[in-house]
Formats: sequence, C-alpha cells, structure tokens
Amino acid sequence: MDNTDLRATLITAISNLQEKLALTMVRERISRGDDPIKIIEDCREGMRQVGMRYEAGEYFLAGLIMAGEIFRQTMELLQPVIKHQISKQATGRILLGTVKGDIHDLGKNIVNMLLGCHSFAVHDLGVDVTPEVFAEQVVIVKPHIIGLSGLLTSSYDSMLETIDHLRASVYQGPIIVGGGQLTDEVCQYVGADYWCNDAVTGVELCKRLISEETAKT
Ligand code: B12
Repeated sequence: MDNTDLRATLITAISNLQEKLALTMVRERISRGDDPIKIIEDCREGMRQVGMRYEAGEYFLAGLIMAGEIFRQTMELLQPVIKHQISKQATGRILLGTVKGDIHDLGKNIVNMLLGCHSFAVHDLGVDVTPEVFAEQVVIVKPHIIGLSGLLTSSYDSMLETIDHLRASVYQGPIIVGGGQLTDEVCQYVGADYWCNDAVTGVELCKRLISEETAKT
C-alpha cells in the first residue's frame, strides 16, 4: 500500500469504527517513519467524520464512545514516538482544563502531551472544571498561560464565565481557548486572548508567548 492509500484507509477505518484496522494502519505508518503529527491529524479527520455521521443520525452515542476509545489507543501508540522526536526548548507553567459541562478530553490530552514534550510544566485539571476550581488553582500554580478546552457549543458560555471569573479575581495573563469548533467570533465572544483548533499551533503559540515574556524580563 502506498502512503496515500495508508492515510485514506486510516481515516476510513476510524470513520467506520474499525478498531483493529485503524490500529494496524497507525502501527504501519509508525514503522514507515511517518510524521506522528500527520498521523494524529488523519485520526482527527476520521473523528470529524464520526461526528458528522452522529449528527446525521447514522451513529448514536455508542459510536462516539467507540471512536473515543479508538483514538485513545492510537494516542497510546503515538505518544512514545512523539516524545522521542521532539526536542526540548521552552519552559513555562500552563494551567489546562476542559471547561464546566464538557467532558471531551482527547484533544486537551494531546495538547498536554505536546506541551510536556517541549518542557512546559502542565497542570491539567481534567474535564468539567468549574471557574472556581480554575481560580483556586491559579493561586497555587501561578501559571504563565491558561488553556481552556471545549468542544460543545454550550461550552462557550462556560469559557466566558471562566474567563470573566479569572479576570475579575486572580489572573490577568494570556488565556488561550482550544477546540475543534472554535472561530474568531467565539474567541471574541468568550473574551479569550487567543484561540486554536490544533495542538501544534497551540504549542507554537505558547512557546512564542513565553519567549516574549522572557524577553521583557
Ligand atoms: C469522541 C467524541 C465524544 C466522546 C469524547 C471522549 C473523550 N474522552 O474526549 C464522548 C462519547 C464522551 C462524547 C460525548 C458527547 N458528545 Co462528542 N464528540 C466526539 C467527537 C466524535 C470527536 C472529538 C475528538 O476527540 N476529536 C479529536 C480531537 C483530537 O480533536 P479536538 O478535540 O478538536 O482537539 C484538537 C484541537 O481542537 C486542539 N485543542 C483542543 N483543546 C485545546 C485546548 C487548548 C488550550 C489548545 C491550545 C488546543 C486545543 O488540539 C487538539 C489536537 O489538535 C466529536 C466530533 C468532532 N467533530 O470533534 C463529537 C462532538 C464534539 N460531540 C458532540 C456531542 C453532541 C456530544 C454529546 C452531547 C452527545 C450526547 N448526546 O450525550 C456528549 C457531550 C458530553 C459532555 N457533557 O461533554 C457534538 C458537539 C456539537 C455541538 N456543537 O455542541 C460533536 C461535534 C459531534 C457532532 N458533530 O454532533 N463525544
């Protein structure tokens, strides 16, 4: 199979919830030395298709759960490869979490892992995190950057609430919101400084913010 076929087969396998085939394709691409970030992007495309099939009524909640499990397993295969490849440069503390009412964490976990690979100290608060818990942790962790993750439309209000709460109390530093459905408009609505819908861009942004901060001091 050539590379284009491998990519298409991986995307379709995830979209069709074919766990064994998807994992075989990931293993094969790893063994061929494919860029792990490109493999993640293809897995994400498969997940996007699962979402569309759910929306169209072809899949039910069980389909989303199954897709989540397949994705988690692909990440288990990819994590050691990524950790081995990425060089360490930046340092800084990041507070990360999925906002209140939202339990999607696969994307956030990728951001966590990639930030860790770049020597960031990541304090991941998990999912369904209330504004109050974020604020409490800011006092303890003293983060340079806060990252809020959310995939549901209803998460935008939680992001807004969290950012309002943080700005009115303990934190005036940079806040990044992340998630597949985000846009400029959402970023403005929730009052974040930056938004991102892919982890690699998010990590580059964090590195830039930290080096700007270091240059000031
Ligand atoms: C898997 C999945 C689930 C799994 C999640 C498992 C898990 N552990 O995360 C489960 C089954 C739990 C689930 C539940 C639900 N889900 Co769901 N789910 C999905 C699905 C198919 C894939 C999401 C995913 O993991 N993608 C892969 C990751 C890698 O991508 P990502 O999250 O976008 O992350 C990347 C970037 O966004 C970025 N990023 C993410 N966070 C951050 C944070 C920072 C700081 C930065 C810098 C970057 C960053 O980096 C990541 C890597 O590049 C999506 C479809 C889709 N299009 O996304 C629906 C989807 C998000 N779900 C949806 C829905 C409706 C639900 C439910 C309400 C279903 C129900 N009836 O119960 C529940 C909600 C539960 C809740 N309260 O949160 C809808 C949301 C629609 C909407 N507009 O609100 C979607 C879009 C499906 C659809 N098309 O209808 N879901």
